[in-house]
Amino acid sequence: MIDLYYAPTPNGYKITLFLEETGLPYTIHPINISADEQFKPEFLAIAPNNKIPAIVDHQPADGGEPISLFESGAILFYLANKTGQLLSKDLRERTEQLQWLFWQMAGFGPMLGQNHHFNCYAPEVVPYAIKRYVEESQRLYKVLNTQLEKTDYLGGNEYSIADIATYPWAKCHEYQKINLQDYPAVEKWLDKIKQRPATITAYHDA
Ligand SMILES: N[C@@H](CCC(=O)N[C@@H](CS)C(=O)NCC(=O)O)C(=O)O
Repeated sequence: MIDLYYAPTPNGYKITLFLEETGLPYTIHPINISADEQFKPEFLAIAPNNKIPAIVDHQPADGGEPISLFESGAILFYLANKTGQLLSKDLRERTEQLQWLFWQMAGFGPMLGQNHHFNCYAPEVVPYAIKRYVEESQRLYKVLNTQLEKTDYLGGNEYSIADIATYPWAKCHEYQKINLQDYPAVEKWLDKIKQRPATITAYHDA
């Protein structure tokens, strides 16, 4: 059984998307980040970076003590190894999938997060920040589009944790001042993932 510390945000959905795809049993523990619940000592004991998502796996593969984990990319990688699903065993395909997973974690997610912040939440309008993050987002969507013109999914022809990490952020394109018509391969890929039964279940709370 996996305990999932969760809020319905792009980083939270990454983990429910994975868990729904694989059927691994889990219990959701909602963390209300608007009410600062991420700063409670019991949550910080699991996630010292005070951000969701985080998990506790009560049945780790080595049979030892429960394993707790934060950072969505690390969680997806851990769960892919645990289940043997959604990360290829083929060296080249796996390397490609991990490359795009890291691209999402280091670039696509953080930049779109800043874009979203300065466009939707900043208490003052900061034109330089909006321009910087919208332009960087456009660059990243172009990179994504170019890749998806070549392969069905981000790391090749199989759906993987690279797609799972990237989908919830690209799904929010309207908040990022991104016009999907400029990125037709991304639009097609989003539509395909949106129709997966696991995606529909994971987003039941949206
Ligand atoms: N790099 C982290 C980012 C997680 C993150 O930014 N979580 C946000 C919600 S999407 C959060 O918990 N924010 C609360 C806070 O910053 O206090 C990951 O991928 O897990």
